[in-house]
Amino acid sequence: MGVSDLHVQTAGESHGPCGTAFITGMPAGLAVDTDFINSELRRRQGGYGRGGRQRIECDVVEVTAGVRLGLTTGAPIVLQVPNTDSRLDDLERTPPMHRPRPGHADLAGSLKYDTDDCRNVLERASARETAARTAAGALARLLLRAVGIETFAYLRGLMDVDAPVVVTGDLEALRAARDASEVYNPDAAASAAMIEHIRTAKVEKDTVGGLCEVHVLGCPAGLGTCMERMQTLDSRLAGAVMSIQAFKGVEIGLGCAVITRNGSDVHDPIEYDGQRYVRPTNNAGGIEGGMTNGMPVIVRGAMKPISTLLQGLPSVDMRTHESQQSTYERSDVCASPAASVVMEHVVAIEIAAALLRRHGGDTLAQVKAAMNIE
Ligand code: EPS
Repeated sequence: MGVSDLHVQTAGESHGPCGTAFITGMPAGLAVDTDFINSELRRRQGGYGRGGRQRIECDVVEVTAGVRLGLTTGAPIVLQVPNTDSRLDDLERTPPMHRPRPGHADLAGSLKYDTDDCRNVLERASARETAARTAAGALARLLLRAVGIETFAYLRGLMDVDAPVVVTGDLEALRAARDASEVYNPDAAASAAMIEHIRTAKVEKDTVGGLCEVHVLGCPAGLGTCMERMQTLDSRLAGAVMSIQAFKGVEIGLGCAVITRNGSDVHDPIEYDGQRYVRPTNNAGGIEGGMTNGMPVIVRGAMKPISTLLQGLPSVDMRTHESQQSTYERSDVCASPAASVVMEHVVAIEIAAALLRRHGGDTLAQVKAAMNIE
């Protein structure tokens, strides 16, 4: 067992000086490839439908603790992503906000913190936070890669478009096709249809959500637990995905479609090929009884449309209680392509945490030895 559970916390406001990720429980000896982290931060900034903020920012990670000579030391790690658009205390450019946006944290948070100014709440609730979380997740992916586990995420669909990808074979080619798409789906025709929906929403001063899907390949069997219900891998993954701003649904494997089939058509047969157990289908999405079963882990997450609409939505001024349209703050028409990147990284954090709970050690070499990796 490692010294402590892998744990990631973030701090920072959307228009504060920087986003910060504080990571504990990472073993020593992991090479911290900042070029890789930065390439994932760049992907998170992209996608068709993004707003003006991404033209202002160029997210680059600063490693300020826990790394020496390019390797983790076992100490807590701090990753920071500075904000160019830092103006939290500038009341002219970042004034109090009194007309909460339906769907955002504005109203519930202001009631909770007993204020009619939604600013503190919205600054922290903003999905800008996911820059720091993606940096932490990219570090988790470096750990997973070191032991042969890879992740792949894409935007599966939005509105009436559903374009699932069969994730097998050459992952690099699949990633290249995905990254050539402005909505991060390897299928060009599906991408064009999704872009059309986003374009229409923009013209209509509206917004759209999207369905993100993450595949984790190379997971050994036995990550997670069936012994403590709140620690099952599926409950941890579901919690992590639901923690992403604006996510309203999570599915693993067949997900909600299990209700449309008989058991004989849901449960994946068990076979033995002479060396190992194999499953001809993967309706379980790689998880049975809260543990990985050796098949790819497949998780989907549904993001609702962004709650900041150019046309506004019916709301109330919290000072006067008069009906008003909600405030428009610069935002995105659709951030679902970016959300697929975020989801890939929060899933990676949970898989890495489960891996270290089962095979953890103080050093990467000890983790590899526990997994019988050369
Ligand atoms: C985001 C930055 C934000 C928004 C978005 C996510 O930039 P700004 O608020 O300065 O325009 O584009 O945040 C939201 C969608 C939200 O509801 O808060 C980012 O970097 O991902």
